[in-house]
Amino acid sequence: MALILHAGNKNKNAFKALIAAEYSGVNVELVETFEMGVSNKTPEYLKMNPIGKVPVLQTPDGPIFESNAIARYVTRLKADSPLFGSSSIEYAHIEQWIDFSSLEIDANLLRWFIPRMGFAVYLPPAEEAAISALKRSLEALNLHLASNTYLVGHSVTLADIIMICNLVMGFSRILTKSFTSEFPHVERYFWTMVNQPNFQKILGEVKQTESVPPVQSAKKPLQPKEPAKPKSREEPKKEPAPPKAKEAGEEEEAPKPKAKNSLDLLPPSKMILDEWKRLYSNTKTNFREVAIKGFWDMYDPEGYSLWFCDYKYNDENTVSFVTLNKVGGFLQRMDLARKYAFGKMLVIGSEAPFKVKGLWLFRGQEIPKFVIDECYDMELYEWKKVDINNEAEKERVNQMIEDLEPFEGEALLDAKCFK
Ligand SMILES: N[C@@H](CCC(=O)N[C@@H](CS)C(=O)NCC(=O)O)C(=O)O
Repeated sequence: MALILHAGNKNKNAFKALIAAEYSGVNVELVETFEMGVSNKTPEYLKMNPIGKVPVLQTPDGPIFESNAIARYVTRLKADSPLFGSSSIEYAHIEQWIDFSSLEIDANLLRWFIPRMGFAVYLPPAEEAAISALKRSLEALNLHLASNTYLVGHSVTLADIIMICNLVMGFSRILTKSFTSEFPHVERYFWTMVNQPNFQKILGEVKQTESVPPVQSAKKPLQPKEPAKPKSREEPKKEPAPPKAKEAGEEEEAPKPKAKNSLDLLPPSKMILDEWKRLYSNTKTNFREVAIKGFWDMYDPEGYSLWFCDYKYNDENTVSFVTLNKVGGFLQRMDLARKYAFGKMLVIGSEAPFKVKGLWLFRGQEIPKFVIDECYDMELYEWKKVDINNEAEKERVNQMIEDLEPFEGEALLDAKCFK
């Protein structure tokens, strides 16, 4: 039987339980007709949560309010859930990060966001204090994530679920790219997590806001309108529904027309990217003679450009699987450029710190702007255009395409291809 969750379908606090339910195989259903500002003001709702805040979970043993408590309950329905870690210390750390996420990240995000939305008094010094407290917390989080893929242990826990739900509100409503780029490991963690299937199923496509919302004039909390006087006690008039209140973190997005990619407007190229990708994939033997030769036969230096990239923070690559996940996440995020790019990423070295270097082929003479704008990993690398008239650089291209080992005198931990 499904547990009933009272909340709108864009409520980040409800997402916590819904994602935990995905991981735990528990059936939790949102009340489809839920209307913020109406459904949570009824006497029945106030019996479940006396302050009328959202969400509330109805269980066979009674209601639960407070979204973290709800998410813990849903998680506990699965015996020995890995979302609670595998030891007492892991469990303590999960609780530590849940509190940190609620009290240091979410609380400061809301102290910044809510007054801007007009739901609390806007005072510039208070905003400044909220932003600086938020930055202090994000710095600590960034440092932790420099050497950890997840908040605790080596897999997703409830701490990640709660942290990401809070950050989703931040990234989609107020934290612009120029703000978050100070915290590259938080960015990498965020985009990797929101793309995990159990997160994606609930969150859908997450987009980072392009601007900090302007300060709006003060809004009164929505009150049901004064009902018109009933003609008589026997025929009360139906009370008109008040307008729907917006929940913190709720996004209203008008569908935008899909713009044609400017790379589609370039003069046609003799190089057919898919043909190269097919040749690369299908060549199993004589790679030099077949694939590499084929590459240069196809290569069109006017329609395409080649780029070397070099990770700027190799010193931080101290843990092999974290480094591999980082590169894997980068390639996932490059999905948006699949029609216009081919790439090889090498993780180099037999012991830490590992070096990450790559080769990319892009349509056009520059790295496409939409890739720079939308894939935050780009700025974690130094980029250098390959001079194809330089034989040494050309040979380096060949070695990268070929995963030649040793590469520049070192073993390869892994070579990943984007095609
Ligand atoms: N600490 C609560 C916060 C709940 C909360 O503030 N919910 C918002 C919607 S996301 C709400 O109900 N706002 C309406 C109100 O404050 O009356 C939780 O995590 O469940």
